[in-house]
Amino acid sequence: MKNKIKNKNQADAIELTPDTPGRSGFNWFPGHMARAVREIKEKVKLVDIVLEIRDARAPLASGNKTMEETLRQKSRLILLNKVNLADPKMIHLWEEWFKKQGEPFLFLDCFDKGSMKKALSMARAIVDQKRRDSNPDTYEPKAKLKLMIIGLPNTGKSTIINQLANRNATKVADRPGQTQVQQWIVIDKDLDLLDTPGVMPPLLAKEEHGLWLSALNAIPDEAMGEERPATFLIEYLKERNSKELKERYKLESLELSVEEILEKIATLRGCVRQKGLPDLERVYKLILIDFRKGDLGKICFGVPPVDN
Ligand SMILES: Nc1nc2c(ncn2[C@@H]2O[C@H](COP(=O)(O)OP(=O)(O)OP(=O)(O)O)[C@@H](O)[C@H]2O)c(=O)[nH]1
Ligand SMILES: [Mg+2]
Repeated sequence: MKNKIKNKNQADAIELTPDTPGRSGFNWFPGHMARAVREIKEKVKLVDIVLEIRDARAPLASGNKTMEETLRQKSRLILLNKVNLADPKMIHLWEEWFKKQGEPFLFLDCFDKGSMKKALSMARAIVDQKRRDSNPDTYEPKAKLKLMIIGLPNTGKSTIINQLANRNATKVADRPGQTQVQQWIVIDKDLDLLDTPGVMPPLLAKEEHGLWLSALNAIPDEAMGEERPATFLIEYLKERNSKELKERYKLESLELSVEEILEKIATLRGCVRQKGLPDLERVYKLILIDFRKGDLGKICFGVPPVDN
């Protein structure tokens, strides 16, 4: 089955289905995600606030517009995680943009205790304010807080829970799709957290977003393959005159073509097959590993939209 184009306005949108073997490769929406969406919709009623975790390196593309309707009924705090891997200049621009949107948000590195404390106190303040607004006469401060954590795969939801719990309460791994079932984590008498499986939007706004999310490891390599995100990254870094790209792979110049750069990396790292041919599959893997560790520099994909 071909990937469907929905309508004229979404000409560059790709539909994800559980089993579409689409040529674009943006077809990762395994069965557990459809179930996860249903369960999020059910459980959202039980919590005081939703923490939506995004990747600071793609602040909009790592959101999920199809969850907006569900979230409208709840308070939401957007946490843009892994800011330590993102370009600080771009983060500054994104912060300005988010401020204008008027919704609470925080860019953070969840391994930083201070940021996690701030996130939790922001969540408490939002819930308190809402309780006060809805019952101004009978309002009494209540300590108990129930949080649901949602977001795209591998954005750090379970890690955030473990940071808040101060223990390994839920399993984390650097691969998308680690959490497959919901799990309540009781932190103390005042705080319950609901961990949920990462969910992809069933429709990506732009084909390029698939490459970004794949580079960020929100879409697994088995679904997208390594070649497209890896060559995209080289192109992207080359265009931005990345000194990290040049230094990491000891390139004499960034004027080289992508193919030439791939070959240089192959030679440098000994990714060579019989008869001296470059083993490009290994090179692609290596580029993705280096990028995801931050060894190719602090990067953001996309720029804040220009609001009318
Ligand atoms: N550098 C950095 N890495 C992070 C941060 N937060 C999480 N990670 C890493 O991101 C990876 C994924 O973390 P998880 O907590 O398992 O992600 P998840 O969102 O629960 O993923 P799913 O369960 O697959 O949806 C792990 O390797 C974490 O160590 C962060 O703030 N900075
Ligand atoms: Mg998880």
